Amino acid sequence: MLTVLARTRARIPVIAAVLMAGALTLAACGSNSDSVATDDTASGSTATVMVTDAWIRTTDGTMTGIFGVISNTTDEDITINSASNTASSMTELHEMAMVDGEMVMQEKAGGVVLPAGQQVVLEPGADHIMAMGLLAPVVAGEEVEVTLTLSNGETVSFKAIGKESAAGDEDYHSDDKSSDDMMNHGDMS
Ligand SMILES: [Cu+2]
Repeated sequence: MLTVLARTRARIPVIAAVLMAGALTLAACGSNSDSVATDDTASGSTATVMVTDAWIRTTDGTMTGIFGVISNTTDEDITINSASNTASSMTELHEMAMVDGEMVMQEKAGGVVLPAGQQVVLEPGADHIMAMGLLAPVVAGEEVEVTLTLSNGETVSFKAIGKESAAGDEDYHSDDKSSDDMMNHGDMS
C-alpha cells in the first residue's frame, strides 16, 4: 500500500523555469523519441552490483521514473530493498501489474530481486525506480544521484541522466485517491 505523500515540494522557481523553457520547447512536439541512447557517464558499482545506462525521465510533474541496467555479479540472489535519489523527497520501487483489467504501476512488495549472475533491466513498462515528490523539474542532461540499499547490506550509488522519453506514462495505482494529482508523469499528448 502506498502512503500519503507529504507535500514537501519546494520548487526553485526562477532559474529552473528558465532552464525548463528550452527543454519544453523541444519536448512540445511530442515526437516519439523513446529510443534511449546509452550513456557511459551513467554508471556506478560496488563489488557485487553494477548499474549502467541509468537515466531519469524528464518531467515538470511531481513524479518520474528512473531506469537502467542492474547487474548482479555474484552467484547469489540479491534484493534491492529500497532506493533514494537526490531529485525527490520520496523513492519507491515499482512494478507493472494488472489491476481491474488495466496495466498500472504500483509499489513492488518485497523489493526488486536480482537473480545470481544476471542483469535486470529497469525500463518503462517494467520494474523501475519511482522518484515521487520531485523537488524541481527534471531536465535533460541533469544528473541525479541514486542510491540502492541491497539485501546483502551494501549500498550502491550511481548517477541517472535526465532524458526525454515518450515511454513511461503508466497509470499509477493507489488506493489513496488524494494522490490522484500525482499520477502525471509529464504531459506527452
Ligand atoms: Cu512508477
